[in-house]
Amino acid sequence: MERTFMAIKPDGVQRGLVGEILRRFEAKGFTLVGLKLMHVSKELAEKHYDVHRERPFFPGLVEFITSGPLVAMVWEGDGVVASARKMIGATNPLSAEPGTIRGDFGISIGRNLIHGSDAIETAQREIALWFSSEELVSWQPAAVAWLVE
Ligand code: DAT
Ligand code: MG
Repeated sequence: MERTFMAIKPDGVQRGLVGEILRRFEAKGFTLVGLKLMHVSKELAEKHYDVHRERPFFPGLVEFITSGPLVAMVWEGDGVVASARKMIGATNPLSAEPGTIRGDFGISIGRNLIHGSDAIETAQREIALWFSSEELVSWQPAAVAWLVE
């Protein structure tokens, strides 16, 4: 079953949007299989954003991600990687469509509320980086028969 990694960034936590963001993915029909509130170490932040290491915004990004508690999570469902990216919206919240998380709640690229894996392989790498296998819970929601044919 397809899984994706997402993280509600420190701005989303500080602004009290954790419940609203979880609600959207639950209501959509995806299954929560991992969830934790944590302070991120500089080492983990740098590994997570390794592809951006040479970008000018990298130091500020790492500082932001480590600046307060973050909610790390893993969601499961058919097509969840691409669908979650759509629900998150464009990287710059000012360009993100209304109805998306960034489009509804943000105005600045450096405070865009949430991370979501951009491809299935990236999701696998990020899930392994952020969660141990014991922290992931395999279960089948009772509502599944009403969600999927
Ligand atoms: P996304 O989070 O939509 O996958 P990304 O992978 O291109 O976007 O960049 C990772 C994060 O880095 C992004 O969520 C916010 C920050 N970022 C990207 N481009 C930026 C820029 N030009 N200035 C400041 N921060 C930026
Ligand atoms: Mg990205």
